[in-house]
Amino acid sequence: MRKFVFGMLALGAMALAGCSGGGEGSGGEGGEGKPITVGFSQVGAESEWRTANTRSVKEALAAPEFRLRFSDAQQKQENQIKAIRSFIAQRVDVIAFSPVVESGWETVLREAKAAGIPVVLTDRAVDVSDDSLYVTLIGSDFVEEGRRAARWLIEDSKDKEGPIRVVELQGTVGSAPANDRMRGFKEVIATDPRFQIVRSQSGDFTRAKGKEVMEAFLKAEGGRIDVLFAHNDDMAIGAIQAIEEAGLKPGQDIRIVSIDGVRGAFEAMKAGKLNATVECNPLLGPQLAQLIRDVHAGRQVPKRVVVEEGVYTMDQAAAELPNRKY
Ligand code: GZL
Repeated sequence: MRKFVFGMLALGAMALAGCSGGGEGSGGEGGEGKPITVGFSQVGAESEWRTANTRSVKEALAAPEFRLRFSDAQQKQENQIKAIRSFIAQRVDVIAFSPVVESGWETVLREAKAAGIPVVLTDRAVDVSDDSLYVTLIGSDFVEEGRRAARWLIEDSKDKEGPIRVVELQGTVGSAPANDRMRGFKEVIATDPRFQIVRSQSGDFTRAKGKEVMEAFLKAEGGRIDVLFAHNDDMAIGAIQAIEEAGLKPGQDIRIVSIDGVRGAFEAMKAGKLNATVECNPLLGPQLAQLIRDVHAGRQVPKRVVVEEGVYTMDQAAAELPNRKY
């Protein structure tokens, strides 16, 4: 049972949300008894995590009280900006989106505010000078996920001599999860001088790119890689293929810790090829739906909603696999 630790209540959100109450100038036709029209711009379909996240959002917003207009940006910011502008032109009641990268949103979010349409961030954060441009963010604490990966690695390496050489597969360049997971991991790993991060490169959260970059790491470092830290399971699974093709044993010759906790990671752990995964819950649909109801009704919502998550290791995989919901 996940507790929801609510961030600081945002008084400013109440004022902004109030303009979304379906009344005059609310930016949509969502008056009393009419469906709430929601424009949702999704990052893409780059990973198992994203697929599960899309399914959760679509299932939750399929309820008769909503009219969902869904757009897949194929991991391109310009497609998300186009979709948000289209939602504004359609005068939807609420806009929700998962920003592919942190920067570059100020202009289009000001356009949404000027149209009186509240914006709900889901999954990833934006970097804006005025946080009244969005009402709330529901998503994981990526910095803590990076810290958890590092804490697991230090514990896993407790009987090892240094130097312990780490390679890092980073997520999409400029994205909140990539920036924050790197920050959290480095913050904790810096407390133990045995560890050296010898290579870091983006695998864009995909299996294919994760495999390609790991092949390059192996070529450059040869057998001198002790650990892989991957910002998501999909890149770790791609890297596992590269490690095996190089004649090495993933999970043994190279210890691997990644983030998400998708089914593919549990299967890899069960096969002894992945050592640990830090959970990042994609099943945000029901909480997102409730936030949209509250925002549309002008009710106060927290500025930040964080979902608590755990860490799963190889020895737990077989027992936990049947329980996984994504
Ligand atoms: C995290 C999410 C990340 C996942 C990746 O909340 O934004 O994007 O970790 C996904 O699998 O591509």
